[in-house]
Amino acid sequence: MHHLGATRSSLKPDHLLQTPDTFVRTPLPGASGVEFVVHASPRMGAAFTQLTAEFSDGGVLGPAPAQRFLFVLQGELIVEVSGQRHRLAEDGFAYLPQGTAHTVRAEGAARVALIEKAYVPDAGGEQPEMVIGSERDKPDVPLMGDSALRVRALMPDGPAYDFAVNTMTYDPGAALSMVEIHVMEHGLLMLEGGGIYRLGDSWYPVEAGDFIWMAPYCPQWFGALGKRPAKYLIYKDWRRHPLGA
Ligand code: UGY
Ligand code: MN
Repeated sequence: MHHLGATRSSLKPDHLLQTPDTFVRTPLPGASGVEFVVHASPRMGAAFTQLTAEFSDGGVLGPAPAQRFLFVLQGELIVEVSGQRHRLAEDGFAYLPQGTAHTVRAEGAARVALIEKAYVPDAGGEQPEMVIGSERDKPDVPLMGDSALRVRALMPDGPAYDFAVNTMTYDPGAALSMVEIHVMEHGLLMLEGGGIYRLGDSWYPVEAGDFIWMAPYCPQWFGALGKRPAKYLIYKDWRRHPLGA
């Protein structure tokens, strides 16, 4: 169904709001039984890719071109590394360092958030390690002392790791305490609830299912609206000098 050309989606030089009505699916090399929605990519100025992978039963991903992080939105995945099988249910996630030989297969239909980024090595030589976990097991930490806004860090934080992925949960009425402007870029997937996102000089209503890309320095603020918490999954590049040193 069309809406006479109307959509909440918006592309500006420093941000993208991509709502599900504008998603277009594509196959990608090496994968079978999977359709992809490519949200963020170098083609629109991002230094990483973020995709939603929609698996049919038995669908498999192709080899990773870079580091790979995946988060199960719906269904079940089997991630196999060095002959070991890891079963990921909803809210399960995996981080696979660049060059890790592995396979990813769905058991039943599944939807997965997929983030891939070329690795920038640690100047001190520390090496990242594979991580398998579940968001539910991670500690819920109040942001800047605000217990109505909680952050769960999914990636380990240490010199070896050059990006972070967190979930952020806002009780109704909770908001970021400041407009952020920072060098890191973001890929963000709304998981639950909704609210108002300020991006650059625009304010957007957003809800579960929406994707947002924020370029480095994009002014950003969020306030949760409605009667249930708002929750999003958020990527940022992390712990690397802007000059690449
Ligand atoms: O980690 C962050 O920069 C986060 N507070 N940004 C955001 O939620 N837009
Ligand atoms: Mn931010």
